[in-house]
Amino acid sequence: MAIDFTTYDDDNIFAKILRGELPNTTVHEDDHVLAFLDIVPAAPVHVLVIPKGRYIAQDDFHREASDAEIIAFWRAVAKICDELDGIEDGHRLIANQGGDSGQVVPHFHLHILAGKPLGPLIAA
Ligand code: DGP
Repeated sequence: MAIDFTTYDDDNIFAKILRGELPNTTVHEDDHVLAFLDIVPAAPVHVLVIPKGRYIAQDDFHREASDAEIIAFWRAVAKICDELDGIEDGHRLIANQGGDSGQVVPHFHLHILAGKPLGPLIAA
């Protein structure tokens, strides 16, 4: 079934993680942000950073979130990148949005990837 990227789905996997209905391995949490390990790591370090608010992708997050939420999100990203083991030689941030990007979870999330040379930006 096609993913609906127009209306927030309270049953999406990350909403369930935020409600504590599914487990996660947390690497950072504050009032506005949760960060946890990706269940299917694409690199030795693969962390997902999500806002706690109900946002589908980067566009509605940056359009509708409060300044406090947006600042907390990006400060958390910087803190995680400063403190994670295995990230000393660089990292890549990816935010998929919509079908062509490969987004499968319709709750805004940022991938932090690191721990090996990550190769070209996109597959050929
Ligand atoms: P994206 O394609 O950008 O929507 O990436 C979604 C990511 O979410 C993907 O790398 C796998 C990850 N993921 C999916 N389900 C779960 C889950 O239940 N737990 C965790 N930790 N990650 C998940």
